[in-house]
This record gives sequence, C-alpha cells and structure tokens, in this order.
Amino acid sequence: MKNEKIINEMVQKLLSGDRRMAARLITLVEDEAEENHEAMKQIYPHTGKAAIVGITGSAGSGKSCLIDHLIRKFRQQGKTIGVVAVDPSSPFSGGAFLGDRIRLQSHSSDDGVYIRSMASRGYLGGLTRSTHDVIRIIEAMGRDIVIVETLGAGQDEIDVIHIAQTCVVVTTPGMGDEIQALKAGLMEIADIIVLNKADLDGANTCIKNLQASLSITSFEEGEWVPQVIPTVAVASKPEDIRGIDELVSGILEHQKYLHISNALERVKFERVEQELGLIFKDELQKIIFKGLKGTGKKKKYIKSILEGKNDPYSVVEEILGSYLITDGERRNG
Ligand SMILES: Nc1nc2c(ncn2[C@@H]2O[C@H](COP(=O)(O)OP(=O)(O)OP(=O)(O)O)[C@@H](O)[C@H]2O)c(=O)[nH]1
Ligand SMILES: [Mg+2]
Repeated sequence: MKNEKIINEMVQKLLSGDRRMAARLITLVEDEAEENHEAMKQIYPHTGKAAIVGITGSAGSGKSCLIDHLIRKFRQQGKTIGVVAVDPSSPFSGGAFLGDRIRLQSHSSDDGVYIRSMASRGYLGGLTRSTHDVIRIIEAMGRDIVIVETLGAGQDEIDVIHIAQTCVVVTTPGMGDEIQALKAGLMEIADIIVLNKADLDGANTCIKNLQASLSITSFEEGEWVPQVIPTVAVASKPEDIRGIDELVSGILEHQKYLHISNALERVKFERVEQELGLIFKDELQKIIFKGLKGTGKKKKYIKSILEGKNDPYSVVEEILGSYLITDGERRNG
C-alpha cells in the first residue's frame, strides 16, 4: 500500500488541476485499490463547492450532444467544467455528424474541460459508489460545474441523479418517450425537462403533453416549478440549433434558486446520506467475506442454498447475527 505521503503528493497534484493525476486517481477508485480510502479521505475536504448538473434520459436522446453545447457556453462564461458520462451506450459525442468529432477534439485541448466516461457495472456492489468518488475527484480539481450524464432507465440511474443539484431530464418526440419518462418516475426528479430533437415531427404535441402533466402537478409556494425547454442539438445548418441559451439560463436560474432557498442543503444532505449507505454496504460485505475466508463456511452456505436446505436471507441473518448484537438485545442484556 502506498503511504500517506505519496497519496498526499498525488492529491496535491490533483488539487492543482492535473488531468493525468485525475485519471490515475479515478483508476484507483474504479479498481477498488487499497489506497482508495486514503486518497478519498484526503480528497473529500476539497469537494462540495461545484455546481453539479445531472443530464439523464433514454439512450440516443441527445444528452451528449447537448452537453457538448453546454460545455461551450459555460466556457464562454469562463467557467471550468468536468463531465462524467456513466455507462454511455455510445461514445461521448458519438453523433452521426462529422462536426461532433471535431467538437470533441476542441474540448480535449482545453484545460478547462475534463471529460470522463465510466462503466458503473462490473464489480462487487460498487454500482454508484465509484460514481460518487469520481465526481468528488473531479470536484477537487476545482471545477466550477460538474455535469453527470446517465441513462435514465432504471433505479440505479435515478439514484445516480440524486447526486445532482440540478437535474435535467431529456426526452424526444415520438414513440411516447415523454410518457415513458413519466412512468419511470423521471419527471418527479426533473428540475428542467428538455424536449430535444424538436426538429422532428410531433414535437409540439409532446411539449403540450409535458406542460399538461406539469399543470396538474401541485407545487408549494416558493417551490421550483420545472421548466420545459425545446431544443435542437444537432442540425445540418448551425442556425437551426435551438434552445441552448434557454437551457443554460434554466440551469443557472435553478442554481440560483437552490442558493436562495434552503434546497441546496437538502440535496447535499441526501448526497452524503447516499454515499454513507453505499460505503457501509461495501465495507460490511468486505468484512464479512474476509471473516469467512479460509473457513470453508461460504462454500457450505452456498451449497446448502443450492440444495434447497437454506435460502440467502436466512444465511445473511445467521451470519450477521453472529457479528452484530441488535439494539434490543443490548438493552435487554
Ligand atoms: N434530429 C436530431 N437529431 C439529434 C438531435 N440531437 C442529437 N441528435 C442525434 O441523436 C443521436 C444521439 O445523440 P447523443 O448525443 O449521442 O445521444 P445520447 O443521449 O448521449 O446517447 P447515449 O449516450 O448513447 O445514451 C446522434 O446521432 C445525434 O446526431 C436533434 O436535436 N435533432
Ligand atoms: Mg451519450
């Protein structure tokens, strides 16, 4: 294990905005390296200041193309940007137009932009814990805004979006996408609803449907009412691009709202609560499995489940029972 001093040198480089060091530290947390805890302990105090914007929506809805525009606008305002794309089904800016590739290259030479794609799946229990860590690492680089792109499909993605202070849900016209988003519970978490691909047929009906579903929702006084913004993120002629300035203003307005109401405190509380839960889950599992290692018990338990003599719930209760004393037992004992 690397010692504290070496980790400290790495973290100092990260704090100065060193992109290569960010990549190294991200690999560390993604690989669940032992040094991960020490690194995150040192990084944590330098986080919590960035505006975190979540962009979620179904595959191919245009999230990456929109983010591409946002990056450019925010850079024009002098803001530094970090982007985390969780589980992208297509590469970042992998649009059909040649322009996408050129745009991405222009970002990669800009020190004020740091883009990272990551797989959230593939290792034990770490679905969103590493996402949390990666966002903290990028925050520690001193970014003003961190944009998190996630596929709005399942519960895990909705969990990820809880990290975000401002949540943008992207839908598209046709195929009842906005209805799907409503069903998936995405609308409840949306601060801004973007109807991208507003150049396609059915866009107006979609906007009306979205506004109708908003109008039957009741909001408390002073509560943020989600904005509906139609956009065109990709067009053959640049003058046909639409809604980007409105989206930028919407995000900034929502950030302002968070600061003047006490909503920001709540979002921050929920973020730490989720982090704590995820770390507990991972660490407890590690402790338990470590304890079983070499005893042959794990194999015996699994076999008994396979043979129908036991079930996973009873096994977990039995194992936990031998490790933990419940509150009730402590009081009685
Ligand atoms: N017609 C039209 N096409 C668009 C628009 N915005 C994006 N597209 C196209 O939609 C496709 C998907 O765009 P992406 O930005 O990669 O979508 P995404 O939501 O990031 O996709 P995943 O990351 O794979 O979930 C690309 O081929 C874009 O060119 C738009 O406003 N109008
Ligand atoms: Mg994408």
